[in-house]
Amino acid sequence: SPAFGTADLSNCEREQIHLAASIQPHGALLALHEPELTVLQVSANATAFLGLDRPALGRRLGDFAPDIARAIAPLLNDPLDVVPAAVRVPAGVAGGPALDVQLHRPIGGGVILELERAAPEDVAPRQLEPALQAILGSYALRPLCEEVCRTFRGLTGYDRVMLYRFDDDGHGEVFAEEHAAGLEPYLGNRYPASDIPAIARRLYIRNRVRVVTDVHYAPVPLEPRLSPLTGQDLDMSLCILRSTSPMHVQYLKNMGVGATLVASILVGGRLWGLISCHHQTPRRTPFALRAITELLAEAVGTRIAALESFVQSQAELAVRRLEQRMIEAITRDGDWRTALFDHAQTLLVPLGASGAALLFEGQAQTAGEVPGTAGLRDIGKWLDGQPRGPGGAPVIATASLAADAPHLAGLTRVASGVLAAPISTAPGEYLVWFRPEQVSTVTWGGDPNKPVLVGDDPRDLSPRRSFAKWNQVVEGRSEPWSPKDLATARLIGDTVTDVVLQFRSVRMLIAE
Ligand code: BLA
Repeated sequence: SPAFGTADLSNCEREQIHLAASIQPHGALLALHEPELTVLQVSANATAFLGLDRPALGRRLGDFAPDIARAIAPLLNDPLDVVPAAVRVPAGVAGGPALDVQLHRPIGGGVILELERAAPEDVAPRQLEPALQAILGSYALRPLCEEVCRTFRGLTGYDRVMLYRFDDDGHGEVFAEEHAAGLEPYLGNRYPASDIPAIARRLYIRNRVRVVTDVHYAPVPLEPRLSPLTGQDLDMSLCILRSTSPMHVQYLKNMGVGATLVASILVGGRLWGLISCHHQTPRRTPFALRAITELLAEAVGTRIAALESFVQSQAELAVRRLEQRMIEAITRDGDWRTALFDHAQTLLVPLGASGAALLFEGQAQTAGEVPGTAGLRDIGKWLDGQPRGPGGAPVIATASLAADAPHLAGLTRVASGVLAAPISTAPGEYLVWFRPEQVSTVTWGGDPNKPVLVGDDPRDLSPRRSFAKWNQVVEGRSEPWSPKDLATARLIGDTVTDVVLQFRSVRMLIAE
């Protein structure tokens, strides 16, 4: 794997970003040996930053910064390996400016102290309550995300706030945005999973808020570079001052961004998305405000989990109603199919599909955007050839029909995504849902006549390039079907299977 700062576009997804061996210069770092708190490593700016008369390396914290040593002493009783602690030290060092001190224990041992100048004034906690209320009072995902952007922009003052949402393949979308007048909107932009490497995503689950204070900063190295405790690079996973990957910094510079603050949104332990705040000029966010953004991002994740489970229970309810209507339709019309197609939305909405078809007894009934009759027949034949599990009839799903069935590539535009539930044991009998090819449903807001070549030069990294790359990556693919989609399809399929069985036995009785 490439060491920090040595990655290029061919291997940057493996860059060891947590081993940055350097920090951003708006603070200073000390790595200490326990229990006597001797300095093992320092950021090269520490002497100047703390106003010391001689270097701290090798000395005891209590000897050159007794106020800090006293302030952190009680915190050292905590494990500090998952969540850092923080404390304000009013006198700093030798009567210097007040410091915010954040501390934690990295993998490999010792204690890391990160020191920043305390902000002159604190954020009023009274801003917190209306923000929390707005988040917890949202009743649908989009309004929630829009509210989050407004709230974060008001609270932090950054001139653009975006809410990125990841899909099940890790690709991203700017799902909501709030920005200062005159800035180019990025709302609706898509970008490929590779823009945020897996290593970074894993890190962002542990480390929920990151900042880049000034993209034009010169990284400050640690001295010595390697930790004397491990003989290896210091694990900086939880460091707020961690130097950011140069690849990403280049991306930000190309966007004309001066500073960022990004908070993770976790839903059920998964990285669901990011709240990304950009400022055109350098910007510092003091500890107290970062803590508030972290708390709010946590509330956002909790709210999203609640909304998602509400949506899921609505879908289950809709399926039960559907079953009832099918049974009523049999008595009323002698045919259960009318119930499925009277209200096409009942069939499409729970699956987020744009089309659906029922293939039954050699006929096709459809709703929404679907392939033509011949295409449907071909899909039915293809489905017959797909493996079914032993325990009955699980669903068959693909997000890229062209990849899984090259002879059906002609159907890509309306039916890149196919999700089918068998509704009987007979061949060719399915309920099928369709999703279109994604690239045909999303357009770039910028100049569409300006083609973008996706090359290998980091100087070209930009949202425009990302979008072009995303187009390439998802060509011939629909939005992925989620595990919940599969479960819902199976539930509907099982329900219809039951109804079909009843219907057929009733028909046989009548025929006798
Ligand atoms: C990180 N890349 C990121 C992050 C975002 C993006 C949001 C997370 C930053 C954070 O949480 O602090 C991407 N930013 C975007 C996109 C937009 C945006 C798409 O504003 C669009 C509007 N980046 C690349 C490529 C590589 C890459 C090709 O584009 C290399 C494979 C690397 N991105 C990369 C790395 C990080 C990153 C290494 C981690 C940065 C860090 O935390 O050190």
